[in-house]
Amino acid sequence: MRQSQLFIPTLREVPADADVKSHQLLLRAGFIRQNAAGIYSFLPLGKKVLHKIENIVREEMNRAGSQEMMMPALQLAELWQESGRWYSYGPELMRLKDRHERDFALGATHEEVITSIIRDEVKSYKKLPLNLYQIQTKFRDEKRPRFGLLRGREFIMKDAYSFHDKQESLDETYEAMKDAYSAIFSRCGLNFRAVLADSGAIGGKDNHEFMVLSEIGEDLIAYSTDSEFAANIEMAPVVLNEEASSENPLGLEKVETKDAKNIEEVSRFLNVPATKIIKSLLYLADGQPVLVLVRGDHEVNEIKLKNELSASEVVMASEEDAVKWLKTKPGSIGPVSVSDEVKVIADQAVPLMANSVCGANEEGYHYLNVNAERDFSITQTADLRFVVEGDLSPDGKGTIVFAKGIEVGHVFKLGKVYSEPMKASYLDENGKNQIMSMGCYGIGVSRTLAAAAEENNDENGLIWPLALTPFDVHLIAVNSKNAEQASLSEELYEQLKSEGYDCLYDDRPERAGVKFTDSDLIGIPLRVMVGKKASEGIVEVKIRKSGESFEVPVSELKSILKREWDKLV
Ligand code: 9G3
Repeated sequence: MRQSQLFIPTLREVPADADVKSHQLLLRAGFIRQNAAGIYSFLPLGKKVLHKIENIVREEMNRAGSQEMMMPALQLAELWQESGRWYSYGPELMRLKDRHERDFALGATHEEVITSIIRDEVKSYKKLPLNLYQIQTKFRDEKRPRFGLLRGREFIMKDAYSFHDKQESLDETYEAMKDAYSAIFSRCGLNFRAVLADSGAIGGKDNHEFMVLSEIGEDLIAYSTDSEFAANIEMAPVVLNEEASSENPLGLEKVETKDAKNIEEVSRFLNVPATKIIKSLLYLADGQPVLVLVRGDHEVNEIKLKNELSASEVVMASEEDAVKWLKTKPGSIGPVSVSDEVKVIADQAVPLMANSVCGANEEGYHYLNVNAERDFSITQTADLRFVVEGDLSPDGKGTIVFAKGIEVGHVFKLGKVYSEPMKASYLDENGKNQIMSMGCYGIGVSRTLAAAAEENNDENGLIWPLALTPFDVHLIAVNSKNAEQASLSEELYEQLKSEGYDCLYDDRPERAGVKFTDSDLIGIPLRVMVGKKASEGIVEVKIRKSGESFEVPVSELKSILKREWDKLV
């Protein structure tokens, strides 16, 4: 394509309200333009990259046995009323009325629509499993759209839905989707992890988020240095890595600790390390008092606590609750001689401690040399703490490090969360009516574009990985007014196209500096410059990623480009 014909409005200055690199560069390089908060247009270069990502998604989804379809963005409110989500979602779900005053939702996701289609058409187990996907615009009225395409109000998602008779069938499809996602994000050249995520509100069982590691990521993940293990912080399991203390139990002693209340104050006052203090926190689990014990240097993970207690709600008890159940205010509470009405649950590291410090359930007093079993009993022990950097990876390979991530994909086992209320049933092999099980699998396609831009750039602009680049080669006539340079450029343009390169030819009557600055911004991986040495049949090749450049006789251009292309694959 001739750049003089293409609509690529580049900008010199950094747009004021763009705070991350990808947002700034996609605007400056003329890939996108904002129409309203969180609402963007994809200009030709942006559309070309979007198209490449969608095709990678299509190839891998089709390979995994999912069938492409397309559902409407306009969704009958009745469907969302059946699933109950018409009432449970707030202003984030965009709603409108048609000319007959009928209520509609603008599609934020399509569980209801797809389930309503399948329940009408699928009646027998012989038709299952089914796996269908679409690549389509979604609408979510985010309270704070930001970071350009990373959190928009209108965005492009690939969403897939699978339907099953047996759990094993769902498990199989779930694994196949995870493999397809790994292939998609690897082909996009992204540094990602499949992260074990909390089941959250959507219910069902397993689910995994696909996270691109990025400084500007909104999610914190824990992953292993030596294996594929990764989990978001709420879910990351902790494996015990300490030995039980070999200390002989010493005599229990009650000491005055004045107004030392939190671990740091008690540690300083008694001159003992936090690892020798039992941190005691009173929670109410569905209203019932639970005293949670963790080692002083650890933090209670309330998601793990809630899951361990199978409670629907766990909240930190108030001061009056502490006084009610433990006769003391927080700051001096502990597990020694608490009433049987209070359940005592301890993190798995607590029973390994010996001769510890804990609150004496008397304001301003603590115990020294407290030992589990002798001085207090534990109702139940579990993994209740947040993982920390340096912990052993749960799979035993390597240690845990933290990183921020951008969620670009999310796969869920839904179970019957939608098929039950919407009565998507089938006759099993015994002719018995059964409810289908479902899975759903999303990829943020426009978000993936932004994540790729965020992780592939330098101070001069974007640097597209080969699989996503809007063009393969950027051919630049340094001075298009110079006859020799112009004619050699035209010749090379035809040659490059005939060799199968998708070539952007900068034939504009602009100064060289403008052309090079724009070329750095746009980020096409290979650049061929026809300059002063055109008369000697010599051109310059530049590799955008490494910045390396070298002179090449025109006769060798084909082989050199092939060599450099293969290095980038
Ligand atoms: C809504 C609104 C926002 C939402 C949802 C519904 C997130 C909603 C979760 C999912 C689950 C999966 C299919 C593809 C993969 C993800 N934000 N979710 O359901 F009405 Cl306003 O979308 N859906």
